Amino acid sequence: MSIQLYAFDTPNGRKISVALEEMGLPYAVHVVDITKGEQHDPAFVKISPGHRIPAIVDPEGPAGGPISVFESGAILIYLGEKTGQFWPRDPVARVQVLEWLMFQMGGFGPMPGQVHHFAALADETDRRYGLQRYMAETRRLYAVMNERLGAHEFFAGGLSIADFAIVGWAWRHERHRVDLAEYPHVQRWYRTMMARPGVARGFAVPLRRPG
Ligand SMILES: N[C@@H](CCC(=O)N[C@@H](CS)C(=O)NCC(=O)O)C(=O)O
Repeated sequence: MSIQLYAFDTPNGRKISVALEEMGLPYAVHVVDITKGEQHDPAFVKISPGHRIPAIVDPEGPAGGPISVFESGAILIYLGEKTGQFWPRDPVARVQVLEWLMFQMGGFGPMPGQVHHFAALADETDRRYGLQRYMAETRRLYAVMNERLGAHEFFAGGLSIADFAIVGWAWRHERHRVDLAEYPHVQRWYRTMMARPGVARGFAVPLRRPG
């Protein structure tokens, strides 16, 4: 049996479909519709105790039997370990991947995610302060990424799981109200990423039920 991916059509879900496609790993998708509360189904919570997508079950884990993994950063590292791809062996190179992966997990995800939340509020008073704060922080993170990508082709030198993590969120730049033209190095990197057949397949795989 192949890897079972539990996900929905969101940045954190897309990180993993992109990584699986780029790594050439066979997988089956189980849509967990978070708009319908399916992240709280007891069977899903057994593999994802935080009630969040994504999660995977690998029937051929490191000990020979099945293993489940939740938290997208942990899943990316797990897949990198499993395949030896996009996850360098060299300890110095690996530190750079970890740095940019954690940058995404701790900042470039939580912050634009708050922009998505506040932008959807109907009440102008509730919306104003949240948008001001989280858009400023999101833009600061884009400036950091722009500086990095001005000197490096990819975040950690060579293409890595850190790029898959970050592209999942950059994919939603319009929703968090960022014009990539203001960050030309990010725009160059984003276009390079989206032109990759594996990345395109990762964004195209259906993560919603039809209808
Ligand atoms: N730190 C987690 C965050 C996962 C996360 O926030 N997932 C969202 C979708 S992108 C979710 O499942 N939301 C369901 C909810 O808010 O109830 C990860 O990176 O895996």
